[in-house]
Amino acid sequence: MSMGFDKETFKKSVLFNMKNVFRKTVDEATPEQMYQAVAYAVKDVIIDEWIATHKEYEKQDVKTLYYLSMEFLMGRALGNNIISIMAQPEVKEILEELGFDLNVIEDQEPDPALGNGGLGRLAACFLDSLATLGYPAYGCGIRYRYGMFKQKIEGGYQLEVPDDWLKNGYPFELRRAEYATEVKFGGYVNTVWENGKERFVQEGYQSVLAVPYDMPIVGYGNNVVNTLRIWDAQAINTFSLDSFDRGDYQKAVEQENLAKTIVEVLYPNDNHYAGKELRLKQQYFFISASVQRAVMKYMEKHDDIHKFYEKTVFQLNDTHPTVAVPELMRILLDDYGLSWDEAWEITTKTCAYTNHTIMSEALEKWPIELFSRLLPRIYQIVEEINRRFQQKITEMYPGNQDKLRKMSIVYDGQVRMANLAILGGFSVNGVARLHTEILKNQELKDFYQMMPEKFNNKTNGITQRRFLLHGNPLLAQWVTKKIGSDWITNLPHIHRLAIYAEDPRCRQEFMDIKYQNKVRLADYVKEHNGIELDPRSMFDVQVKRLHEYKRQLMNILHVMYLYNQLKDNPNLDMVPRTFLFGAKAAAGYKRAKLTIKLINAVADVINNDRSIGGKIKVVFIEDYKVSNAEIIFAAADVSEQISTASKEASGTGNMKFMLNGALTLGTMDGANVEIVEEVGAENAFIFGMSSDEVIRYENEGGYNPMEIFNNNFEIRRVLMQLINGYYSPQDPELFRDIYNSLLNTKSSDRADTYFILRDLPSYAEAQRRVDQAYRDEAWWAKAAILNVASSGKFTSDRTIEEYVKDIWHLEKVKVELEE
Ligand code: 26Y
Repeated sequence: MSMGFDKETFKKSVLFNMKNVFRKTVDEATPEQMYQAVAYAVKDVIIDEWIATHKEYEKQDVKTLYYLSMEFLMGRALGNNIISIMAQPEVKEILEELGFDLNVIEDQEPDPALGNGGLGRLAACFLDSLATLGYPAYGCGIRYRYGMFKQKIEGGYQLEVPDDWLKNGYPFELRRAEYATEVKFGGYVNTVWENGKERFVQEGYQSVLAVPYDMPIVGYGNNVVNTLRIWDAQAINTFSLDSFDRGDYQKAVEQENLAKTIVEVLYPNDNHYAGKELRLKQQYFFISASVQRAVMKYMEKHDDIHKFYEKTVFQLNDTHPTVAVPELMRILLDDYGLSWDEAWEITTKTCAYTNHTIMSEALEKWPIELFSRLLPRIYQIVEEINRRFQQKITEMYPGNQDKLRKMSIVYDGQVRMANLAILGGFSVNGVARLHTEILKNQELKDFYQMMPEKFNNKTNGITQRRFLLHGNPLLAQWVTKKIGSDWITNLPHIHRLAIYAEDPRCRQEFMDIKYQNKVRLADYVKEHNGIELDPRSMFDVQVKRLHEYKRQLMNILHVMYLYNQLKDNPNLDMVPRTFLFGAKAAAGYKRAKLTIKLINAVADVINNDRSIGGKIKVVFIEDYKVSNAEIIFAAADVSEQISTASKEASGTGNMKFMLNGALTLGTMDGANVEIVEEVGAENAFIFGMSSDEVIRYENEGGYNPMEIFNNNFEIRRVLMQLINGYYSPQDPELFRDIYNSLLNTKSSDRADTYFILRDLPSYAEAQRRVDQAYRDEAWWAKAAILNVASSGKFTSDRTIEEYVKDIWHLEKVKVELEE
């Protein structure tokens, strides 16, 4: 139990909140009100640790990490915070005394969904690990009014519903008006002469006030509380308009609107760049505010800005925060009057960049026109960075136009953010070994050749506190009973479980827990989707954002193939299987949305066909999000990680499944490679092309899927069912686009860009191995336990320690609470 926690005090605090906030006694309270009352009581405990932590940071004058990210996919806070202050048994008891169930209370919290998928969830896992390891760190982001949309499925189609997560207020956030900061957009740059020196001032701009809201990030059992700082936008009062603007009503209204729109909504694009002006505004908004605050905070305690980098490091979560590079330059040049070389040295010693994707459509490139209009001073600085860099390229590679074309920051009318991020920092990292190798040898080859010392790998990880301790309490207790609770903060110790994989009784216990977790998921799906699952069937799960490269389409095509087999032979000997899907498609991604419709159409036909004796069931789980992910991972038997090799930078869902004892069915892509290395190929089901093969084909212009279509009857039959109305009798043409994407070469696009037909036979064969393996329950249980036991490498604690050692160079801090 935390030092700051006392059961009686806590109970009083809950009762007090109930009265003070809702004018109610506990027996009149709704679960939602109870949630609020408990959350505020928890926050009260946390605040003391939060204050103590920052006192300690100040005292020790620590180096601080700013993790700059447009996305933080936090998931619910209450349950995790209770676990982190080590008060779960007590809070559970108190609630029972008051007539409430902690699970039901936790369920009242909206999922703060300020992120899309992998990149945003990784940021959340990193914050958890940083606090638990005791490293001084801020997450810096945007307080979107609407987070990731809620997904409804109607008539098999995805509907997007706004996520009004703040409507009842969010108990854990704290508004910090005293740190509000002005951010300027547009206008023009004026040159003034001051003491014989040129100075640049932005004029005629519009500005907004950035107001921070802080959320506590509670370390596990160590009294450390870090901060996630998300910025809200407010109109600036007329008093701060300069005399030129005074009384300019039009402008005041515009500023009001600008403020409202900037933080209105999270862009729901995952791995796909759309070039929207508002998105660039969002980027500069939160970066300018965060960087200004970081500089001010530093200057409160230090007098020499030249040593800024000794106390500060900025980690750029992909290219989205890259304007931090020119923004820091601007502050150093214009506000502190440093020379270019001085400013550049400080900036490049402060910034570091993480790349999360090699997909070319995810690369951010802003048209010069837009960029310079919105950020005139920043653009000047980018131009100068580019001018100097081009000079250097020319010196190193005289006459080599190719190098200039590929490496320039401003080129072809566009500002290329990845190139700026690489040049503007001291570190470039990929997120899994294979991904980093591809960056070095393919995508970023020219940069790697010029500055090899910057490149390094940091294989992703996940927090076991959320994805085992909180999400899978039955398995967590079982693990603790076998090997003690060390694994909670030292996941590699979980390897001690390996010996129990040999023990028949332990195997049985493990399978019983898996079964209970399948019942829990079945209950969830029944309650939320009205669909019945059979927990005795094998649960085969693919949950992640919907994207062509992730190949949900290959999964459902294989289900269609299996169904054909069953129709041909109703006595087909197979283990009953439930294929579960969960995925949000970006609102404008037509083909992804059509794939959701296809999955649901196939589900409709198969689930209503009594002739197959319930051997296959297909379920699309609505609104996949962090809170139901915890339930889904715990219940999975098979983890589908089937991206086209070379396309998935790392994956992190793959690690969460492994930690919960699901077996991986996957390609040799991203972190799957390292997962297989840890658990052994014999305890996973690997299939498909290698990334080398994929890259070779791509360089040689693709392959011909028509050949497969012509020569493989089973595949041809499945594809024909896409266009003969088999799954859409009212509209046989419905899935034509998907059919075309696999077979028809358009001038712009290769057919079957993601090698689905090419990998399908090998996938089907791997699925047969899965079916065979599952029949041997003893073998399966052993392999599942070995997966759990081998997951030690994939804790985000390990990842963070590597970042600290190689990039951030932070010191651990201990926080003692005064009684
Ligand atoms: C709109 C745009 C520029 C954009 C928006 C979101 C581009 C990319 C993204 C998100 C990317 C993302 O989530 N990437 C994933 O990062 C994970 C954490 O490193 C990886 O595990 C995963 O393989 C990768 O797809």
